[in-house]
Amino acid sequence: MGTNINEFLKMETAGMTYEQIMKSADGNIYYMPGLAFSTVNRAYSKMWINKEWLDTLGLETPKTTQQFKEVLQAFATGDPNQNGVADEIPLVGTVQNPTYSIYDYLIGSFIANNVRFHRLLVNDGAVSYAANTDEWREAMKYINDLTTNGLLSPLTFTQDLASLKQMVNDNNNIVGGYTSLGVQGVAVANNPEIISRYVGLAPLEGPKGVRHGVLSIPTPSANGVITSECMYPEAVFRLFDFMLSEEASTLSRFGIEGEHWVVPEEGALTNYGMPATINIVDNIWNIPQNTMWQNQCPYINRQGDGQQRSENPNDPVRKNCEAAVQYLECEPQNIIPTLTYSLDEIDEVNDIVTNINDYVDTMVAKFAVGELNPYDDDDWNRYLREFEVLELDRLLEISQTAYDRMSQ
Ligand SMILES: [Ca+2]
Repeated sequence: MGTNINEFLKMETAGMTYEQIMKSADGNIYYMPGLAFSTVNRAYSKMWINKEWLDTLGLETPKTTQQFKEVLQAFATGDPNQNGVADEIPLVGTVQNPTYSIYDYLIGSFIANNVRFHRLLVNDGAVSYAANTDEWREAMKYINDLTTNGLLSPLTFTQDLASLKQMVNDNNNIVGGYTSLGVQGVAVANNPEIISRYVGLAPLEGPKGVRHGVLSIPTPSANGVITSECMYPEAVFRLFDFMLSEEASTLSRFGIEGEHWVVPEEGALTNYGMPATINIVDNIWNIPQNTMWQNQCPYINRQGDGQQRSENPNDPVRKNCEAAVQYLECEPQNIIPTLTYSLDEIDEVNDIVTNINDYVDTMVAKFAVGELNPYDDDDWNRYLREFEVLELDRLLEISQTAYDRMSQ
C-alpha cells in the first residue's frame, strides 16, 4: 500500500476512520480519495444577522433562542432602518438549497440535525432518527411561533434564492437575518456596504441548553480508479498515491509555487488566526488552463484552511471563516458522517430516503406556517404515523446493519 493513502485511512472524522468510511460492504476499498478539509464549509447554514440594526436599536447579539426571538421582535417594530415605515423583514430565507436552510439552523438549538446524511444520529451504537422526536416537535413549535408572530417570513418556504437575494440587497436595508453557507451566497460580494451590514451569528442555545451548528462532514469522493484493462496497475497506484501528497494536492488545487501562490511572510495569519501556509497571488481555480488538474484526480487538500487572510475585514471569505469558528465549538458528537450500504441495500435506502426527505421538508413548512399545528397532539401524531407508511423503520434497520458492519 502507498504511504499517503495509509496515513489518510487512519485519520478520523466524527468518530469514524476514513478506512471505515471508504470500505465497501464487502470489506474492500475500490478507489483513491479526493477530499478537501475545509472548516468554512463544514458549518453548513450559517446565520447572518443585521449588525447595523442591532447597533441602531442598542441590542446585544442574541445567544439563546429566546433572546433571538426578542431581537426579531425589536427588528419588526423598532424601525431599525429608520425610514419611518414598518418595512422590515426580521428573518427570511429560501428552501431552494439546504445550505440556505433557516429551519435547519434553528432546529440545531433543539436536536442535532444531520442534514447531510438522512438526519440519522447514533447514540451508544444505536442508529436513530431526528425528525420524529419530541425535540424536533419543540423545534417546530419555536419555528411556528416565529412565523405566526410575523418574525420569520412565510415566503421562506416558497421563494427561490433570486428572490431572497433581491430582498437582502434591497437599497432600503429591509432584512434582519438570513442563513447561507457564506455571507456572499446572498449579499452582493462586491458591495462592502451590504457585506459589512451582516455578521455571523453563532448557533443559539435552546431552552434545554442544546446548541448545535448544522454540520456537513466532508467525505471522500472516488477520484481515482484503475480499470481491469490497465497494463501497469501498480505504477498507476503509485502515481495516485503521490497525488495524495501535500505537494501534489497543493498543485492540483492552487497551481505552481512562485507563480500562482507563494509561501506567506513570517507572521502572516489565516482567517482562523493561525499561521498561514499559503498565499494565493494568482487564483486560477475554475479558469480553463493546462497547469493543474483542478482536483479532477486523487487529492487530500489540507491547505484550504491555511490561506493567508485578507486585510479587509469585509472580505467575504474572511467573514465566513470567522463565523465558522463559532460553529466548530458546538459540533454535535452523535452524527453519522456516512454509511456504506451494500448494493442490495442501496436501492431500497435511496427510495425510502427520497420519500422521507421530501415528506419532512414539506411538513416542516406546514408546521412553520401553521397549516399544521405543532402544539396539537392530533396533528403531531398524524405526522408521526406517516413515517410508518414511508418505512422509516426499514431505513433504520438497514442503517443499523450498515453501521454495525462498519464499526466491526
Ligand atoms: Ca423601516
